[in-house]
Amino acid sequence: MESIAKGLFAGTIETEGLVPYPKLTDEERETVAFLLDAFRKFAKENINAEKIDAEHTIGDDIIKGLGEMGILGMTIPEAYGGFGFTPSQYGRVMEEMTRFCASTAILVGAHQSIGYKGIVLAGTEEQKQQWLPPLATGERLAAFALTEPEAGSDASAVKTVARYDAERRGYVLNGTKQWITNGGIAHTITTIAKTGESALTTFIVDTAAPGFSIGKTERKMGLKGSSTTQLIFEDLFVPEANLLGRKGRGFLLFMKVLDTGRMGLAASCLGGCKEMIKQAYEFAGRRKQFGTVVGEYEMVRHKFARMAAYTYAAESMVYLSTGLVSGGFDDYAAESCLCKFFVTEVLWNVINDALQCAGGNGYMEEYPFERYLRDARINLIFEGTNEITRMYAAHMGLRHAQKAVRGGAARGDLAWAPDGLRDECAELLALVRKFGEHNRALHERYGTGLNDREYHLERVADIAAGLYAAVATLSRTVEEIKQRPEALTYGRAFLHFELPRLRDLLESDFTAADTLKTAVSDHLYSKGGYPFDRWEI
Ligand code: MYA
Repeated sequence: MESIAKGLFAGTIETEGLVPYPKLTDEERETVAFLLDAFRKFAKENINAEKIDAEHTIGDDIIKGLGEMGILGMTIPEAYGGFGFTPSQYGRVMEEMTRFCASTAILVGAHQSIGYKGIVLAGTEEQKQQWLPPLATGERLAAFALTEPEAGSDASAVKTVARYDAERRGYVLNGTKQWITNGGIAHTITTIAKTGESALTTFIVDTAAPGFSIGKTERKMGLKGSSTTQLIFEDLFVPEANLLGRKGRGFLLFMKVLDTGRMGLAASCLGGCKEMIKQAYEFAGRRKQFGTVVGEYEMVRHKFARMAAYTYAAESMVYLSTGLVSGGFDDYAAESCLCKFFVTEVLWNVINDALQCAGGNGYMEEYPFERYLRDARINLIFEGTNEITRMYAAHMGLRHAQKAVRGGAARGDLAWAPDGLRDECAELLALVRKFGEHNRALHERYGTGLNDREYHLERVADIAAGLYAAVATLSRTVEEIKQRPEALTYGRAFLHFELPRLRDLLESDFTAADTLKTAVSDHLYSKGGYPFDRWEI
């Protein structure tokens, strides 16, 4: 199967995997419903997001409860004590966790989206048997340690060194990791270190081993209940048996882990969107100003329509992507990057709109909007900044488009889309084809130099994400309207909000604007900041 996201860059709509829209089986749905019931009951009684935020800690009783429920082992195969959830099932539960408490969601997400994911993906049978069962129950917690002071976005610039010690049959690790989620509470760390000039290898570290210590604990803007620390490795001995995956192939393994992690993060964001819409509705539905309920005003209606339409599209895009992966599709790095930056920005905009609907109260700690705003800001930065995920998606897509040119004309149409959306489909199809031509023209103009043309790459990534969200929305709507005909209105609203933006990105001439971006930033950098003072005081 071809990647649907990459196909769009070549002007193609791949229907395999897209139609019919992926669904959970009855059994998968039942297991999720069962776990969600248990979680909701537990969360109502035990998880107080306000308290967690104020006290900067998630109690051991909460972690213990999550472990007993099986939440910490959702993605571990049943053979090792987990539920063996697919990415779609996992995403649905992460949504709910984020609705209750983002700090708790991040603990769970960092534990399994990335912390032990490398062991599930690349562990040997012995490693899985040794490490996964206690991680499934929460007896042990996991963290993923990639980032270093000098290796943030530039993830392969890792400085931590792993030196082989033949006598002890293992590796001696020296280095510092930073901003590690769960750093202060994890027992099992998957990490990466240099085993050669440019070779990176991944390891499983037991935090009880001598030479391991926890450095500084970060004070953060949000997600205050989660633990974020430095980790220090000083002659930390890691037995050969804890080498994860293949020696020298650690970077690729960690990138794969992040590909799945980014989808999990996007799914979590959906829960945030839904909760914010609910909170804003509760507020705007009862607050009266000038004798009228605030929600009746058109500027407020506009915000609700925008929040709902974009949440519907984001949800369509996430569960299309997780559905493809659940069905065995493996080339999902592009889908995952598009979901990551598009959906984290949808949540950010939704929170902004929701807070605005609550007016002055939205700014007060008494209401949850400001906490969501603080918690959600990091989503645009971690698991690959939205600049890096844009750049990487554009690189992958443009490379694919170049190869596809040799394969002939763009393929696929939207004949399967709902009848009520014919005009929108015609517009969307024209935009997809135009995108293919646009990318071919970019290649002809810049050749390999295109890789560094970030003004172009940024627009290309934005168009790709919008188009991917649009085709996902159409496919989902075909299924959704069978039970809920009103879904057509939400899908249509998204297309009416988004397609004009995409048309503008594809058709406007940005030459002058791009030149000015360089000119202004050059001048500002040379002056060390904004150079004007109208009053010269
Ligand atoms: S964890 C830390 C996150 N850090 C990052 O994401 C780092 C970002 N940087 C990168 O991803 C890479 O360095 C980039 C490329 C992409 C820039 N899939 O020469 P290259 C392959 C598959 O391009 P670079 C955190 O934040 C590539 O094809 N393969 O390398 C925790 C090539 O392979 P080959 C990939 O420029 C947050 C090779 O690698 C990928 O250095 C906790 C080299 O490529 C890929 N993606 O890298 C979150 N990328 O040689 C918990 C590259 O075979 C979330 N390659 O062609 C839980 C949810 C909670 C919710 C809360 C809600 C409020």
